[in-house]
Amino acid sequence: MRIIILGGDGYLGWATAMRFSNKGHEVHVVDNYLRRTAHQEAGTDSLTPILANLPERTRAWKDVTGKEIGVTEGDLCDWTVTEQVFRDFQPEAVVHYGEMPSAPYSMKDREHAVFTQTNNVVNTLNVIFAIEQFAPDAHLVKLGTMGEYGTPNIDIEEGYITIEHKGRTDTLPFPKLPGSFYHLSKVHDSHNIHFACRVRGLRATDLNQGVVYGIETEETVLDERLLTRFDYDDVFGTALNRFCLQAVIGHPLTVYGKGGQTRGYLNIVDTLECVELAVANPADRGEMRVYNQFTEQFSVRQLAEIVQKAGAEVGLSVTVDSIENPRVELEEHYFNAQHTKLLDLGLQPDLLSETLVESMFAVIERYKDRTIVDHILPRDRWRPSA
Ligand code: NAD
Ligand code: USQ
Repeated sequence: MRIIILGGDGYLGWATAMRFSNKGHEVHVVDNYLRRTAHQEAGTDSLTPILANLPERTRAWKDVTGKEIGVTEGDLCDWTVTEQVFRDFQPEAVVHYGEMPSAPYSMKDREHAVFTQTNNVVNTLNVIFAIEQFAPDAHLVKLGTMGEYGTPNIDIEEGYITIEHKGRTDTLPFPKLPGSFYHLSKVHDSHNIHFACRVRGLRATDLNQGVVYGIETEETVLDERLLTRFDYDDVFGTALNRFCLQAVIGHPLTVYGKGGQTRGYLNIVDTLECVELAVANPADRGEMRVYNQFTEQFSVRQLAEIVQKAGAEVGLSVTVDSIENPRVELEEHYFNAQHTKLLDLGLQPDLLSETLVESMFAVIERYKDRTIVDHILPRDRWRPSA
């Protein structure tokens, strides 16, 4: 199959591109290095050393496996770039990771909020129209997020809910109450994609993914040059990845506030499997399927306890700090989200265990001298001071 990976230089995109190429698909990646630029501007960096750009990464991939991955270095918000990629490559599937993915980044100030929403919403609109014009039968597999739903005090369904109201019944998109301008950008995308499916005949799968953890996949371990990025800083690092790094370098684990914030989590290897399953089972024309893509739910307090226990097994003395929460979010709440549709397609989850955490420690240990300690504690508060 001809598959485009948008955002193919990123944490998940690079790993996904190698996976599909390894399975014999024809793969083309697109990226404008937004993520790398944002790190350069902030003075942060991936813990894992990654090669300088996509041409170097794909050359290394060819060296190791003999397989080719095509590259476009460009901005999907620029229609001339998006148009040319879709016209030339004629994809059968489009995996769209190519957005600004950080909630804290989007909450810094007006400029970052506007940039996040413009980048994400505009580039996804370009992708929708490029599919329509140049590859109308292509299946869009779009990375959304569980955070689109927020933390309502009722069970979260997979995308849609059947509501009975004043004697009438309909199945409608599940209500959304997202917690950041970034998460809101994903809600706007979902609405645009749903509209394009209903009105213009797009076929799409919206993957509402939970928080991803992990460093290694079958492909990244083939050669050090194939590593994917791994971030642990206050803006781009996600909870469990940060906690694992903190445990290894002897930094107290940074639980924000009471620590009852509960989210869905999944291993990076399951991200790849879910995306493969979505691509292998395309939506019908005019259909927007929604899958909740996570395997287990944890509170941040539980994650900290798991990391502390796994640390003790390998002789690390891990302390847990409850620090003032820089975000505005519920710190104790109900959370019960359905996530059976990917299991029904055959997903076999790699669940979080202490052994897995220990194996993450081992990789972090190799690169721990690259840690920039100044960027571990959060710097930005989400609520403007009165
Ligand atoms: P990432 O930042 O590492 O990857 C995104 C890539 O897209 C980056 O390489 C960036 O340079 C590129 N990009 C952004 N805007 C672009 C544009 N206008 N044109 C071309 N390229 C552009 O992030 P990630 O963690 O790999 O996440 C990938 C996707 O999955 C994102 O959409 C994110 O919102 C979603 N997601 C991630 C997680 C997670 O825990 N990592 C969880 C749920 C959803
Ligand atoms: N948290 C801590 N301590 C930390 C870091 C985070 O307690 O050091 C807490 C946060 O306050 C939050 C929870 O952990 O309650 C998750 O935070 P996170 O930074 O791991 O994840 P989040 O900001 O939600 O964003 C990440 C990805 C994003 C994706 C989202 C999936 O960056 O791209 O969309 O996870 S979800 O959370 O399901 O919406």
